[in-house]
Amino acid sequence: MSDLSELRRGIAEEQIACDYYAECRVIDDDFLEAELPSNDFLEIGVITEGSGIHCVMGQIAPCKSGDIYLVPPYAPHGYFVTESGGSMTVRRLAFCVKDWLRGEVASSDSRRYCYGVFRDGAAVACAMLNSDMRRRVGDILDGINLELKVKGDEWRSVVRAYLVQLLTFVGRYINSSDKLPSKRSDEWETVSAAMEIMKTELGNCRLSLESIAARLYVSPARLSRGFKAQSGQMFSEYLRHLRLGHAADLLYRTDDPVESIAGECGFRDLPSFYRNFRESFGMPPNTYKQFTRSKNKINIEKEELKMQIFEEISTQVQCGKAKLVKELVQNAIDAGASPAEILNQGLLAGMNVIGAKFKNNEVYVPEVLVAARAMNMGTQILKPYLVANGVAANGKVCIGTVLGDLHDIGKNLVKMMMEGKGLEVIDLGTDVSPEAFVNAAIEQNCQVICCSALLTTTMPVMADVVKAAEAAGIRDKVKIMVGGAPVTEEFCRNIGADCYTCDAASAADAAAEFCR
Ligand code: B1M
Repeated sequence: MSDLSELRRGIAEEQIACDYYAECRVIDDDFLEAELPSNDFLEIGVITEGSGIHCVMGQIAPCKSGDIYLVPPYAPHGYFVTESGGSMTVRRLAFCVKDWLRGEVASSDSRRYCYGVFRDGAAVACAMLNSDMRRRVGDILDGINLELKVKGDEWRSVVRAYLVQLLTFVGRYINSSDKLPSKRSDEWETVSAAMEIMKTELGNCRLSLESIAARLYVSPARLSRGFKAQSGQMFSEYLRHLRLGHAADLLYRTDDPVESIAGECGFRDLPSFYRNFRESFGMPPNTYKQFTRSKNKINIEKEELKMQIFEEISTQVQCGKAKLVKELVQNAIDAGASPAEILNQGLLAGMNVIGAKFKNNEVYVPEVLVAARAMNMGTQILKPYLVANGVAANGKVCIGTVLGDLHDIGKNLVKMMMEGKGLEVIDLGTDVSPEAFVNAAIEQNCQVICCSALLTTTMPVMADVVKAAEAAGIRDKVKIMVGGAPVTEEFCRNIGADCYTCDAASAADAAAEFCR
């Protein structure tokens, strides 16, 4: 298993696309317990963007941004986007449970190494995180990524500390409803051992059901039955897919000649390799090599085009060219950029440059105002896309920028995202007094008051809003949310508000949660 040590410590970020869709719930009992002692490592898959399906052992479940899966890597599994399109980013981290976690969350004498994370007998652990936790897990993964790249003296212990943190988070969020009936673990033990042999001896063209069964002291019939029952696939099909998958990977990644790839993947002769490959991929290996590489080239070109448009959007925001910004945002959408990318890397990037220049007295209020107008035009084009994925939520909130503060771009974005979640939003505008917030909440029967502030000098007004709600006797009936560039989590706690979020999307998530 030594050649797997890199994989165990490897971290991968990938875009995955596939064109099928099915619906049912996954999560299998027992096999983790059986699996861990023989294959003592696990994979954490965190869906950081988009949605799709997760397929484990032939069973399929929907998955979305924020979901975390803990899966033994030998269990055949994958993440796919659905027919309806879009993309999904999955960050996968494979780690050796023994290497990394002995003593901390693992107990080496126990069959359940990941103590604190897995419930008894859980095979694949699934966690769904709320937006705050998602951010924290994202930070942990960034930390791990960085450590693995830097590889300084302390990197092993730092990564281990991160993993412990990550698993503790995940453990707290295990979704207990995701369970399927259990399977016999001794049968899985045999099947997983067979899978391990196949993976490590892929190049051995004499590998067969009979030869593996003999090595595992079971009859071929029993191994064949067990294989189908546990993996949902026939033994021969599984081996064929494994070989072809590895071959496709080598064709894409290396310049090895087709003949040697065929041999490395256990095909007896070139004609059978060509026949099998064409059946599975619809084209011969050489064409596949050209096709996947040129597809990758196209993707890179597309990426470059998007970056050019983002840069242009940023420049035109700074110049205050509202009409041009509108057109460029539409171009970016047509080029396949996501609304979040356009907002962050185009519009907000431009606004940040203006902010810095404003601070240094390089530009003045009029320039900032025209830039703000251009940014607003851009967000208007983005609005339907930003809110399209919202899930209908019932509830009413009022929102405003606090007294003394005229900044409303961020507030408008928050409003837009909240409306996208199906919430009714009463917009109180800018320069809103604490009394006006409270009166609106009472008169309009709002469940949440949302305060935005962009100036350090106007932040204290948020504390006055909390006090005004207490004085009016509605504090236990409304939640008070605060946000804006200078506002922090700590400030929110200190003034006794209920929730701070750093951006519009998480503000909308939190408000929808409060209104539920
Ligand atoms: Co003013 N301004 N501004 N400004 N302005 C800032 C904020 C400043 C940081 C610029 C700087 O010095 N670098 C600085 C504040 C310094 C400080 O207090 N720490 C500043 C200043 C000093 C001023 C004046 C005092 C300048 C003057 O007159 N001498 C003056 C104040 C006027 C007043 O309010 N009384 C002033 C005026 C203006 C304009 C009118 C010219 C214009 C506002 C136009 C408008 O909004 N319609 C303006 C602008 C545009 C800016 C900058 C450049 C951009 C702000 C912005 O819209 N950002 C800003 C510098 C900067 O931030 N780079 C600056 C984009 C927006 C999307 O981000 O609002 O942070 P933001 O919203 C984010 C999150 O914070 C969050 O979601 C949004 C994104 O997802 N969020 C929430 C916001 N509200 C939320 C609520 C939530 C949750 C999340 O829950 C309820």
